Amino acid sequence: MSIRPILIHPDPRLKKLCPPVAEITPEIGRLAEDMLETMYDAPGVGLAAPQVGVLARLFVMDCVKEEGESPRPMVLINPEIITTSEDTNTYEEGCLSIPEHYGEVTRPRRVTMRWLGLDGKTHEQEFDGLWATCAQHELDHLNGKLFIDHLGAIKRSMITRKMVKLKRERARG
Ligand code: K2U
Ligand code: ZN
Repeated sequence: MSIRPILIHPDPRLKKLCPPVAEITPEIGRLAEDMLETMYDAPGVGLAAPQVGVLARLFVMDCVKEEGESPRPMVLINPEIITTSEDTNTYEEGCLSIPEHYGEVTRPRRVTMRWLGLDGKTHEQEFDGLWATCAQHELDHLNGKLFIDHLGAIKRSMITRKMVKLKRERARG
């Protein structure tokens, strides 16, 4: 297992539409394992493959936040939303690819998703609360969409300008 570097916005790879995973290979298994380790290390509650530079429809999440509750790592391959609730929820979202910036995003409160598991089986589950927000945030990543794309143009460009400055400073070392 290894911790992989997380791409920082703006990066063209974060704006790409990711292709489906064609086959669950040992390499996909290693990628999922590394993504979970990278997510927990960040720390975060979700992470999508394009965020570690792999353009594939796969994300991981574990939104268990209660102390003492066992972690619940999930690997979702070729995930699809099959139903969404009418009612919505607004959450102050962040992103591991856009560090230290946040914005309010309104999304359906509950989503039912279908995906392929590492076990090769098709899974279906309804998510609510932080799990629903995270799953939709990660699915956005697989479609080249960031949470800032749900914000107004002025705030989006302000955040992007700050990220360009941060990357320039990091490049200087
Ligand atoms: O995709 C990512 O960048 C991981 C995000 C996922 C996420 C964003 C907003 C709301 C829910 C999930 C990171 O986990 S951001 C860090 C974080 C940590 C705890 C709760 C919410 C967000
Ligand atoms: Zn994100």
